[in-house]
Amino acid sequence: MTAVAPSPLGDADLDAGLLIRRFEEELLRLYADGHLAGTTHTCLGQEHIPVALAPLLTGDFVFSNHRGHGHYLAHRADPHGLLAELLGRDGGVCRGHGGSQHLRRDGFLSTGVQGESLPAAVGVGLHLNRTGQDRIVAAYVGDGTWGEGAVYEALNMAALWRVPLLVVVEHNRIAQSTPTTAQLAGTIAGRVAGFGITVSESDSLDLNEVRAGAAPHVARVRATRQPHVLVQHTVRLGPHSKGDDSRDADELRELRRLDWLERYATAYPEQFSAADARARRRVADVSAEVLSRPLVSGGVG
Ligand SMILES: Cc1ncc(C[n+]2csc(CCOP(=O)(O)OP(=O)(O)O)c2C)c(N)n1
Repeated sequence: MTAVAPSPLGDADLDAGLLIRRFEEELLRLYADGHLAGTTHTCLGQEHIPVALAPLLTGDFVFSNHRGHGHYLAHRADPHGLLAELLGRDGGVCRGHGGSQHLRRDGFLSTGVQGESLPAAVGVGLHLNRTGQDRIVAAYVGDGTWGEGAVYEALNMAALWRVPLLVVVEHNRIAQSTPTTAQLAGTIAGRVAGFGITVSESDSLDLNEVRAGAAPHVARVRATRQPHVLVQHTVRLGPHSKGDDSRDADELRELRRLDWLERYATAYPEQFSAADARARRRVADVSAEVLSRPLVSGGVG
């Protein structure tokens, strides 16, 4: 991955990326203060991917995974509903039943079980075809999830049945504590090609480039009802979930150098600091308001 100077963003994209970053930082604070039960997986460093894709997938069905807060915020712009869900407060997306990894609302579904989304996404794509819709289905998965057999069964059927499925691989080169090089033979692109499915690959960390690179593939999936796999290289800046980062200090320093938001702040300091102030204010307001809500009545369950 190369740390070239970022191209200028519109305020809406910068706001969306910063909302995700500051929201997840607030989650870590709430966790430390005991407001959040269980664990949580942050997408720090990967925020620009769903922000880049969201406008290409308006009205489409989106499947997300265990690292899904950024997907939800980019595609549904609902920080109150997400935070209330995570804190078990009134007004949560699933009334606190889903928590961090299992969100469901109109056209958005996440699952913490690796690989589980793809067979379900194929089913949704089949339904979209059979009901004559031009909507498509997109599914975010990590590179580590290519160790799950269900991924290959789903790709096989997606190709055979001509399902309008876009698989977005957020390739951060690590799965929990296992580097991809230690668990993946060959390449994801090579495996996808085996099914006769088209695949594109990008190592750009520039939001505009990610969007421009994805746009023709999304359009082709929509028009031809054929699947496509988009491999987007990226960096996971945080631990897998909480305090479980197996990478050494040198590697983490190198990854932080690639942080798309830090590099944006350096390149466009004035725009960044105004947007950052907005994001911090918004997240502080959301957090205070949601914390003032009652816990889900009757408990979660
Ligand atoms: C079927 C299954 N096995 C194991 C786990 C535990 N687990 C959660 S996330 C994860 C690693 C996922 O790696 P990757 O797909 O690369 O996504 P990333 O976490 O890097 O975003 C593992 C092993 C799980 N959730 N589901």
